Amino acid sequence: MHNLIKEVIAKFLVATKNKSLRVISHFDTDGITSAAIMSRALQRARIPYTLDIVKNLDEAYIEKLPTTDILLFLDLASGSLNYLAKKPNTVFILDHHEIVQEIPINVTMINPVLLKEEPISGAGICYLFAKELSQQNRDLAKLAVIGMVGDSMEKELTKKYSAIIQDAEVEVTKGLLLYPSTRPLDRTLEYSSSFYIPGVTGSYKGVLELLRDANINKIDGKFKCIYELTEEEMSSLVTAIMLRVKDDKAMEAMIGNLYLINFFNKKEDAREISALINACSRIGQPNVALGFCLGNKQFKEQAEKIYIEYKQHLVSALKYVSDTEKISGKDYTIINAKNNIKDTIIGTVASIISHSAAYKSGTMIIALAYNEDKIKVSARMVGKEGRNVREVLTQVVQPMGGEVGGHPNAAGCLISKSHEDTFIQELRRVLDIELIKV
Ligand SMILES: [Mn+2]
Repeated sequence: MHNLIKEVIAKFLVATKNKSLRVISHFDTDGITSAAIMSRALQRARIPYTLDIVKNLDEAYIEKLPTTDILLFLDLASGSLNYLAKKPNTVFILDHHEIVQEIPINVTMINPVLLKEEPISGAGICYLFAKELSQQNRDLAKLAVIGMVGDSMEKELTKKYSAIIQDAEVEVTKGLLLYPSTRPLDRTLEYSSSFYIPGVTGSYKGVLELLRDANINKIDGKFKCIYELTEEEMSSLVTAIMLRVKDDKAMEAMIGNLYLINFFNKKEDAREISALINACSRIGQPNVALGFCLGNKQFKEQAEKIYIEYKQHLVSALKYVSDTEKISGKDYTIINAKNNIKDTIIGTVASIISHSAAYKSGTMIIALAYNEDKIKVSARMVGKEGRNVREVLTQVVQPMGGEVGGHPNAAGCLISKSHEDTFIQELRRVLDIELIKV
């Protein structure tokens, strides 16, 4: 990849000379950190640019892009090559997503898929690009680590990442993946939205019982942080959680590498920073997330406020789901949250539940939340095997009008509120029939 990056940079510097450059990046954590890395690198190289953060790339958006701009796509566009082929623009793409179409002649791309190389996140590619532009950009390595964690690519540390981690001066330790691992345990457990621990998440009383069981006590009126625990304390905490989670696989997923980075002169958990960036962007404030990444103090305050509120929403939503009555059949659970959970977080809620130990592998989770006169539907599969949730949703939704997006194990759609009862009836019918076929 190194040689390709060099070639692309040479081409990029010529192409952008006296031309206007438009950078377009994705709105998730990996996309935002990609944009932050590129913004700083372009500033330092004195290359003027404008920046767009987008939720997805559709044909209408690409069509509207000014034909005179040089286009630089980050963390997306590998799936939109046919649309880009119709544009007269010179296009650069730094991305890691699947390539399903032929690469048009106006497109220059850096993508590990193309090179058949080990996976690396969008922010990782942007960092390698930035570092090649100037060694000064080495200080942006921690953003690449945050992007990697954001895309859940931290499980296997490849060679490329080990180098980036070294540049970022990240501390890597093994432990419980509840974040932030850098704040007192009681608060982290209470507001843990990454993993749902029955009786503990959202309940301070439950947290104190758990810590008592694990024999972990306050020191000077304060609980330790996860990263500060001794091996013995960590293992008794894991045992106490295990007694509540009661699922080996779910427990296994809770243990892994912690990435501690120095951010705004403070030791921070990369997972927490990643979740904060994601929250800001999701509620429609990607500029705040970007400013935060670039070290702006005002944006930091704003971002933290947004994140605290987001976390509180998430935890009370999880508590609502666990306390409320659900529609359950064999291998499926329907949660109709109506107005009790915001539509903007219903997908995240469904994801967290599908990763928790509360449901057995192969269960389809379908969560509904109102969005004015519409209903947002999010479906997830627990575990790796089971129904194709996108197909199930499509089968139910198509006759009533609506488009389903997503993957075989995570999909969603918007339906009209007037179809609420019909949708649930029809969904149950389809899920029960499918069972008979099996
Ligand atoms: Mn990505």
